[in-house]
Amino acid sequence: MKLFYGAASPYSRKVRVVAHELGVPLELVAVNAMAWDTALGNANPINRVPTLLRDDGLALFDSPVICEYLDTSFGPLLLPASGEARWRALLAQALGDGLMDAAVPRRHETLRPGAQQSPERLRLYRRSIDQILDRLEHDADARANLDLGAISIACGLAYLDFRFPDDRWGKRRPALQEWFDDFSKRQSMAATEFA
Ligand SMILES: N[C@@H](CCC(=O)N[C@@H](CS)C(=O)NCC(=O)O)C(=O)O
Repeated sequence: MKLFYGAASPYSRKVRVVAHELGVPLELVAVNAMAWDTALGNANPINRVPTLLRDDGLALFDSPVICEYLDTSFGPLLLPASGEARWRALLAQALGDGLMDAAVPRRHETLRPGAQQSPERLRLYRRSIDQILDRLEHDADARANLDLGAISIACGLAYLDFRFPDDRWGKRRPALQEWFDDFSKRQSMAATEFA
């Protein structure tokens, strides 16, 4: 299976960490989703990474779909099949993805020329990130050691450190910082550093 991915994409990293934890070998194909890359566009009309191309030609996207497919096919390990634990894991994934959903466009906004940046938009992204971080700090002790939600949250936090190191989100959130430091020691995280 091929994974079209971005080396700086947190959603792509989530899929790579999942594959690593499950021991699934993927052929990694680095693409710039913003470029006119026909291989990606042919496989995924939304034109986003990550996109998983199965050997039978079916392309799967977006990251929650790919992660569930991998865990169902090669696990189960990361997503409980039913019950309360499943909802907790999916909710945690939504929080991690929510961090990415605010941090990625925030990054794009900051790359625009200063005069074209929208202070209002930047404030809204910051608000969303801060609210999610506060919620994660509040829930830190109840977090599963390893599931799809934990992976998504760790990749979202790692992306904040990668793009916005001056935020120092952990300063006021010691429990979350401790959890993240611990999770970051996993081989799957070390093997998928952003570039
Ligand atoms: N909800 C999607 C988000 C994927 C996404 O936004 N990927 C970004 C890279 S971080 C992308 O491909 N952007 C290219 C574009 O929007 O054209 C997922 O979970 O896979």
